[in-house]
Amino acid sequence: MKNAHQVHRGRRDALIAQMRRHSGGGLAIVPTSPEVARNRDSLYPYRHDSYFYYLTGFPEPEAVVALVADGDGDRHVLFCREKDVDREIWDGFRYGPDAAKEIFAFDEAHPIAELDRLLPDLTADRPALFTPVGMHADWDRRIAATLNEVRGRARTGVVAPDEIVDVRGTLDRMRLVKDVQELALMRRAGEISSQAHLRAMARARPGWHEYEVEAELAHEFLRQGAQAVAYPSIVASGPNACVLHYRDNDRRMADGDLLLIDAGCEYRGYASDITRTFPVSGKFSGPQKAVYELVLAAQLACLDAVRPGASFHDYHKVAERVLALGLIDLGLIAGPLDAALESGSYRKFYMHRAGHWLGMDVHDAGNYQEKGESVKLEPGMVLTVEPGLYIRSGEGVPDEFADIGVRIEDDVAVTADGIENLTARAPKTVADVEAACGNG
Ligand SMILES: [Mn+2]
Repeated sequence: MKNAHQVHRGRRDALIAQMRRHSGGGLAIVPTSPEVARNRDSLYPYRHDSYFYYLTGFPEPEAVVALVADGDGDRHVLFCREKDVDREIWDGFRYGPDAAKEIFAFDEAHPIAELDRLLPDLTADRPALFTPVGMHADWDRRIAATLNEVRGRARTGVVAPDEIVDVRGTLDRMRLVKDVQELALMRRAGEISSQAHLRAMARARPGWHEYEVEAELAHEFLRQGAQAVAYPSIVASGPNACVLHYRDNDRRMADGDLLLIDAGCEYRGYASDITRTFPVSGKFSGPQKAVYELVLAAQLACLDAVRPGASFHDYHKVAERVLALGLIDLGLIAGPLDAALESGSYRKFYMHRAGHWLGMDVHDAGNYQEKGESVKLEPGMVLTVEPGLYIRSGEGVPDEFADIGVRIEDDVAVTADGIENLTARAPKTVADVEAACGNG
């Protein structure tokens, strides 16, 4: 059995190995996401559950993966919708259990309608049940009903699992280090999003509304085969750049505005997450340039601090240090540096962290700290590097800096000897940004 989904089978084998190590075996069972109504009989665009997809690559709703690890060996089982010609005429293709079993490299596949009937048998006499706990209320109820059903059969000699384990802990640790296939998809996601930012720089102009730029981003994402945005695009001009999760995207842009765009596509289940900030008219003003160069210096220093063996927290410290020092130089906060770092006075202008894990989810699975220690970076981990400054007008802010918001964000994979920048094609230096502006 050799096919494109062997990589998913390999991940399932790795989870089974973890189950044996943890509890001597058991049953893992992971559902995909439910479909969600938007209004009346319209649904939101369907998005699979990331844990389920990580283990299967199977894109349809109403599906569950079950993995059995016991003395007789392993079993990879898929539950999915049946073939249904009538439904397929209306809603499109579905694999059905027979084809899904072959294509997605399972040992068995059953109609999803059989799940409730087969689940107690799958669960009985296992030392442990590994499943997401508390993720979907319906799923929790189903698991509870299954366990009660198995307990109800006690007099027939079967035993319910002693241990219920939230499988997300193990899957989070697995997902934190990306494999070759994941890195290839993330490289492509980063490439598409970089080109979307280039397009936005080329097209945006004074007089346009923010949503017109959002449309340019969406155009490039879809044109290049991305399925969705990884998160709602932030297109924030002028003072809106100081609203960290700005989403209205409806302001008319003016000459002299900076435009902060935080946008990335999702490509075959993997997110990208880029921020660039550029002058709508193509030329930074003096104060805009001063703030921009400071954020860029912080971002470059952060990139230098991301390498295998370093702690996740290291580059956050670098961002705080470089930004605080620069804010003192600009006269926006009081020195000396040690006092500014101690008091956190820089947080008035830099109030978020310098980055996060990135993967299937934009704020991806994985702990940042284990046993009180910052996680050590390893090859295959992917994270964002995104310092910023947000200088809202107000007390103690000179007019020349008022309402300037700048963030610069790249996606980087940790390699054996440093990093691979997945979003390097999006311009970043003042000269490169200015050259990219307005030429579309
Ligand atoms: Mn981000």
